[in-house]
Amino acid sequence: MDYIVVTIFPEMFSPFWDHGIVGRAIKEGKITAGAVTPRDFTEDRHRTTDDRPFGGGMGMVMKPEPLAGTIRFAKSRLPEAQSILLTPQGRPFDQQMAVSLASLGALILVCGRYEGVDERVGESLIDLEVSVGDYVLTGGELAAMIVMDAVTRLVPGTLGGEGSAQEDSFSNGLLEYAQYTRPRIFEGQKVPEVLCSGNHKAIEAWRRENALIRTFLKRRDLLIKRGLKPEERKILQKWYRDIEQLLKDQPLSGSDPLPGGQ
Ligand code: 9D3
Repeated sequence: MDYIVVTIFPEMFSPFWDHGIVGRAIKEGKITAGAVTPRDFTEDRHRTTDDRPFGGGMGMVMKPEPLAGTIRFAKSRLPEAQSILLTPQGRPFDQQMAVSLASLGALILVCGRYEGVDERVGESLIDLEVSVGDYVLTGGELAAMIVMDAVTRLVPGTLGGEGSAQEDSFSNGLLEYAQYTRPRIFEGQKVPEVLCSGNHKAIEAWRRENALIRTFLKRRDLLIKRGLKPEERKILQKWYRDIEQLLKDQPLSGSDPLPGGQ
């Protein structure tokens, strides 16, 4: 995978490209990454990349000519690349989009700043507009890093010993099961016994059940979107029966549910 980022803040990317799994993928030649800046494609003495919006209003807009020059330069370096504009108006980024972008050989990631980018740049030079979620950032740079981070770990050979991207939560539509490491008791809280048992069948079953229950409790939307496998219906039915049994055994008794009562 090859990336070129178009940004007026190229320095923001060095720490991201120098560290972690992305840093290692670059060092090992699994991916390449570089930044180009519209400042280098300006003509005026002050190297201006922004201007006032036609029609008035607050804030500034990125001028089209320096941005277009930069994107054309990036395309000359990566002729096969898809060009992506990071913008709050874009299609919401998710794991499925990460998988489809990872199958492309090259991406040009265009980061807006100020109040946005002149609309005419998008019309001619951009293949896809992407947003990373419904919250307001100060520019597209962090969004570009999110996209590169999620895509890079899907490139074959980049995860090393850290497990396959196919085992990810989200690729199976569920959240990850709970994880524990030593010590076996931390501040009075025990690690679930089965995980220390060495019984791999039982451990796998516990993890499947834990992932399902956690998804039900924390992200019901994911379960509804994905549906339930027959074995998962069985697990939820077992929990349902256990809860019913508990309610029968303890009719309207027991301590107050909340501190202070109600
Ligand atoms: C006056 C309207 N502006 C502020 C509400 C619109 C606006 C312009 C530019 C809001 C944010 C930005 C900068 N954000 C991005 O460039 C961006 C972004 C985001 O803010 N949220 C989620 N995904 C993305 S991708 C790029």
